[in-house]
Amino acid sequence: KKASKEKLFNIRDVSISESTIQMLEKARRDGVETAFDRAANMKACPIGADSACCKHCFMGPCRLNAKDPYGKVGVCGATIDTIMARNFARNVVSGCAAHTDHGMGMLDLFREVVNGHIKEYEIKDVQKLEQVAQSVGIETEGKTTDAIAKELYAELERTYTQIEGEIPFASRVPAKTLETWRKFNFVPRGAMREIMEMMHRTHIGVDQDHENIAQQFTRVALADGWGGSLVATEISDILYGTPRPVAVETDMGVLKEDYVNIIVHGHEPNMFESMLVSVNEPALVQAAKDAGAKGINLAGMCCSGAEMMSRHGVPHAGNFMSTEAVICTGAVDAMIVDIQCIKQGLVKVGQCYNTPIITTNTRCHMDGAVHIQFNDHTPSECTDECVIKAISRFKNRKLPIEIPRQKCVGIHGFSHEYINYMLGGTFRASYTPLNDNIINGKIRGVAGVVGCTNPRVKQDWVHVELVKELIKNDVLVVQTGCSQVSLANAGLLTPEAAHLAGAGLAEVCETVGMPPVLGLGSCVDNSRILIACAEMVKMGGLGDSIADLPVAGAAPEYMSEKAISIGHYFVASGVYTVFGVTFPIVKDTKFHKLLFNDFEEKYGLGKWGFHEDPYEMARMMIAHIDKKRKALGIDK
Ligand code: SF4
Ligand code: MSK
Repeated sequence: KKASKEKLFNIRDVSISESTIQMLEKARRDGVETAFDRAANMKACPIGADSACCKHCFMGPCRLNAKDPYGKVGVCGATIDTIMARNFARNVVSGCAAHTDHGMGMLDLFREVVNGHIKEYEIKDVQKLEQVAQSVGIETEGKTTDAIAKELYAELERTYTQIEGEIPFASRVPAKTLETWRKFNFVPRGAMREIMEMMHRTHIGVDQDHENIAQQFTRVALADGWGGSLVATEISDILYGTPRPVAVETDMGVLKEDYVNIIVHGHEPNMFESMLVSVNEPALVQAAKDAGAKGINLAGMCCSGAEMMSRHGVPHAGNFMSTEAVICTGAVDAMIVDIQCIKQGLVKVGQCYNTPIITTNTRCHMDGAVHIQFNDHTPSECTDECVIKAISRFKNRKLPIEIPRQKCVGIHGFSHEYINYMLGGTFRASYTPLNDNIINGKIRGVAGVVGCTNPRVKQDWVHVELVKELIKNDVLVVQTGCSQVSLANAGLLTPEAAHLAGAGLAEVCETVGMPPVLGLGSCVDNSRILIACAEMVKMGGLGDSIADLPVAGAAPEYMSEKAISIGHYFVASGVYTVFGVTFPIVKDTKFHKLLFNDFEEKYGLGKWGFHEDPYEMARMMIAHIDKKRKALGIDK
């Protein structure tokens, strides 16, 4: 229940998702609090928002003045640049750790499958296995699948554990980009080493030069993008199949009143894949029917949802800022979570509607939630029990149910392999290939619009307006994560949305039959965008490095540290990357100049940008794309 003195906000001001708005209205009637209420009643700390404070030792915490950044230093003498760079570095470390731990979990499963210790999962995509093996120099000719898989495991383990040398997927980085990284000592060795060194260097009294700190957090971020995240994506494809375009229903209207509704929410696919098996298990389906339901309805949310819809066409109920709201329908019989972006507030909302929140991962327990441990060796033990819990909740439903009617159908599951195939076999071949259409100007450039939703801005609005503006100006948009769901719910992931695109992009979309906005999967799948960029360079005509491409990126409603790591690995790969909401750096400082200018001018890579307004963001991204077109000599 909400405290009586709390500030009420206008619900229509915080979201454009009609289903979320309807549920926030219900939450208010029911006296239930969500993150939107808490954000309205908790002003963000202005010193922290500018990253002008430090608590790295106990002579502090020290607070500097963002309005006079060089007027003061910390007790140890740390300047504003050191403090901001250290804070930023720790954001990158946390984001990288999340993705690399996820990737390592996938690799653990892969090893156990390859060694025959786990039978419940298998290698589904042998072609992908061979491609990935070849990409790191493994000879596949004449070898068995097993032998290739074992060699690949040994090779990819180096992504995490290697002490000296370069991570295996450095082999997929365009030569000129890699040369730049080598010159500035940006190439990651192994993720564990990079994370350890960064944590050491941000301790009191170690690295106190913002540029040197940035050198190391660049290595950390690249260990995420070209390391942990890419391993997670590739191993998921090998084990569960590479996504292909599939029509999927999204938004809260995917819930069904007369079914047992189960939602999966989190990031690692292992548990969801097993859940997909459990909800189709005849004995459990019968148990649901015996309880009076017509069947079991599985839906995803957040990135679990993005992954499940891309790979299997499982319906998606909403993004990060809708996870509490969906419980207010009263129709969710269990929400099963694993890791990352799972608000602790879910437990309280679940208690209000008698919806069990079930944690399944050793790394993520929540006070007040039910914990049913998931084990890769016996996956169905956990997921079957979750289904049984959901059926029991269905049988005991007592509260009224209100399911919003909003539902949209969109096309998801565009892996970089499929984009390649769809646009003509290679990125620069015979039939409507991407590079040719960029060179002839039908497609002005490509933008990645990704990331979270955040209660500090109007949910989905910034994503949707930015993407509309980009496609209107002939910029093809690729998406992942919660942003992809914002656009799916707005109806832009359909070929019919081509009518919102400029004439050139619309013509390409109509010829190929593709949407102007392509959904690539979960936030870990941003690695697919990196590989698509690398392929564009490889296929020729658009320069020698990723920094030469007419591309840009944005995370307009981000909230997580993973987003900071993702943003920086794009910048360090050569992509201009614009963030919204707020940026944790004081303007007109040396560290600000380093990220927003010098990464491009001095290192020849990408750079950071910031704006809260989607139209201005689009203008900045398009101006950058035009600048790159001009440099390539393909401006008209
Ligand atoms: Fe203050 Fe320096 Fe300690 Fe940070 S490291 S809390 S700036 S004394
Ligand atoms: S889930 S990191 S809110 S995209 Fe990947 Fe969504 Fe952002 Fe989490």
